[in-house]
Amino acid sequence: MPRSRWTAAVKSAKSSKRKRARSNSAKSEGAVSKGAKSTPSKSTPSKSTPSKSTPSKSKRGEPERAERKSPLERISPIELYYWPTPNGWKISIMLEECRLPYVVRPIDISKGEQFSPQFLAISPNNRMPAIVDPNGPGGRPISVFESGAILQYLGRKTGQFYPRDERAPVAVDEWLFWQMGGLGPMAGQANHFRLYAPEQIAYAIERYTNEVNRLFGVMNTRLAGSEFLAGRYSIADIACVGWVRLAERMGQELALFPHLKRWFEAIRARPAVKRAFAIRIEAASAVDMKDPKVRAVLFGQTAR
Ligand SMILES: N[C@@H](CCC(=O)N[C@@H](CS)C(=O)NCC(=O)O)C(=O)O
Repeated sequence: MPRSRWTAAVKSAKSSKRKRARSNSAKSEGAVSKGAKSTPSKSTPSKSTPSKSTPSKSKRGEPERAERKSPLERISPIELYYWPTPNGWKISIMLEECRLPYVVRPIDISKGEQFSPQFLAISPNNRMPAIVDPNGPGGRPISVFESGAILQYLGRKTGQFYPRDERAPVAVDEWLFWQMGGLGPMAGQANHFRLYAPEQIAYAIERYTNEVNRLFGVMNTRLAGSEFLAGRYSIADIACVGWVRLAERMGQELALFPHLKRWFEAIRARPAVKRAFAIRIEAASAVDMKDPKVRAVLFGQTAR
């Protein structure tokens, strides 16, 4: 990692620690996940609701066992730079599935926050999602951008939803890269030309709508013979589910893809996925994509 990016990640992790020390209020940090940080285990006192009674001490002056923090509470949360879109959902779902403590740092892409030097130091492509893990490899902070790379990182870190042996990860990687290079970009373009382009260009709408249709068909065929994309539930499914959630916007009728529909409903019903989809960023609901200021930020970007 280049020095500047490394330093920024470390600074960011440290500054968030200072911020948390200044205020234990979840709201003061922006949106906070429904994960372990915001809903601490009932058996342990939460940071924001300290026990009123004086903590009992052992002979050595340490808090008694029952009052020590759980291992999860001792871990500094991962910072998730996030906006509620299919790419953002991938990471909130994975963090929820892995029960990793995390804090959401909203990046309002409609206001251009993705271009701030602090964010670019973590995500040089001016795109969210990105994460800073204060407990990276070797116990040192690390930042990761690109949703596929983040999913693989978290899968390797936790040993969950990304198998470790030589054979099984091949299928996971195939479907993950299929999403990153195919479903995501094609669905993004379909969405753009159908809903955001200043003029309705029939050729572009048809091309990208057809391509999403083809890709949904590929998934449907795969899922006819497999419960999940790579056999067992994995980061490949996590990468795809948000795009299928928006099927209608891309001109697709899920009922025409029965195996895909079965898969989507099974994933949507998972408690972690429900928690991730329930994260609300108020500012995001207020964005007006017709607002010329928003359009100037998001569309027509060139090299800077
Ligand atoms: N390949 C990237 C794509 C991320 C992406 O396109 N993010 C969009 C929102 S879904 C974004 O941050 N857009 C900001 C902009 O267009 O300036 C990834 O998978 O992480």
